[in-house]
Amino acid sequence: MAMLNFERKYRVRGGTLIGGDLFDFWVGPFYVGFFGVTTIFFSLLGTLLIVYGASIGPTWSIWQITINPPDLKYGLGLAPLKEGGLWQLITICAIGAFGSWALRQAEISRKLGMGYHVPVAFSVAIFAYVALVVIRPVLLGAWGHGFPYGIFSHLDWVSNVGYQYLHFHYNPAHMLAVTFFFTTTFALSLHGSLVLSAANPPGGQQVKTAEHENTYFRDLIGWSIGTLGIHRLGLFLALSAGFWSAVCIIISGPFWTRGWPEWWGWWLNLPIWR
Ligand code: 07D
Ligand code: 07D
Ligand code: U10
Repeated sequence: MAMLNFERKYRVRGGTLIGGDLFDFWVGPFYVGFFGVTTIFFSLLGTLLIVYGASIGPTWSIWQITINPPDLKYGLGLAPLKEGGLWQLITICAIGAFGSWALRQAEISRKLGMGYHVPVAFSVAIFAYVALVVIRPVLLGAWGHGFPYGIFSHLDWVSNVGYQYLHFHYNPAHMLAVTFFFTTTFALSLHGSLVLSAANPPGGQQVKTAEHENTYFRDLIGWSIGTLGIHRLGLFLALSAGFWSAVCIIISGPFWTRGWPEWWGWWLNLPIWR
């Protein structure tokens, strides 16, 4: 079915989560909806606040612009606009925009009668972000523990916080997260290459189907996870990567204050070595 016919068939009113028919329409290719409007509102306001922050800062270099969180002395209170208050407002806008985006994804899923897998997946990314700028700062008692909004400044933050715990690679949840990230790219490369090898052969050759795909992996490693299974696995791997990332940063500080290499002392202290 051509895309234009397809869209006419599926672009029907109703199924919204909120607001009934209000905003239940499309602009060009985009579905608007109540949460499209809130997305636009929060992202525009947040971007304008970043531009304002940049205008009172020392640089217009896109690499160096940074909106810093408040000093630790402000604790969990509100800070003056130019001393971290902007960061606090931008954080509210970011959470508003990401949350609206997830709800807009949910509304589109509902309208089409599809599962909620996409909004659930995006929510894990939002969870990782909220872990960094809300959950961990609240547990540590100051908004100043959030990361600065700037391209290079946020890299400095990651490095500094990493070395605060001596050697972040020894954080067991970071190990799990890194392993899941690596496995996700491995799985996608296997899946992408397998599908292309079967479904997109050179001109003149026959297109192969799932039978070939299954047989390929049964020949190679004795088992095929199947065409639906690989997508379940991919989603599981990717969401686990985000989930363990959130865990690894939440436990750094609130639940473990020393260097991460020291955490492994439990192994040396096992009674079996005595
Ligand atoms: C490809 C989808 C498209 C998204 C893109 C990002 C902005 C920011 C804002 C100037 C995969 C759009 C960028 C809107 C402009 C201002 C104020 C997604 C794709 C193209 N980081 N990070 C980047 C963000 C954190 C880390 C790049 C965001 C944590 C490291 C980009 C967040 C930690 C490296 C970026 C966030 C961390 C990067 C490419 C939020 C741990 C790099 C991102 C909201 C997670 C890499 C110079 C990308 C780089 C990089 C954006 C959070 C670590 C600027 C929006 C605090 C180590 N990060 N990041 O492709 O080149 O993502 O940095 O949480 O090496 Mg980061
Ligand atoms: C937070 C992004 C959320 C994004 C959202 C959407 C827009 C819209 C619009 C394009 C979570 C934003 C959308 C803005 C854009 C348009 C139109 C994703 C988020 C909601 N590390 N480390 C991680 C590795 C080291 C350290 C995670 C590897 C060192 C700290 C991941 C290595 C030290 C933190 C990871 C390595 C160190 C991390 C990041 C290797 C530094 C964190 C992924 C090979 C000296 C962070 C929750 C992530 C974390 C994190 C990987 C090295 C420190 C597992 C592979 C040893 C302090 N590291 N790391 O979380 O867990 O994505 O954050 O050396 O805080 Mg690490
Ligand atoms: C997958 C797949 C699969 C496919 C696929 C895909 C996964 C089964 C079938 C999809 C994959 C791809 C296409 C591959 C490429 C993707 C990536 C590499 C991922 C990263 C993506 C990007 C970098 C692109 C990011 C682009 C974005 C987010 C689009 C940006 C769009 C907007 C900013 C507009 C969003 C629209 C909204 C919010 C609603 C509609 C609004 C408008 C049109 C604007 C007009 C506004 C209004 C009407 C509201 C008025 C506003 C108000 C009142 C607020 C005013 C406020 C003020 C402050 C003024 O598995 O195989 O194939 O394809």
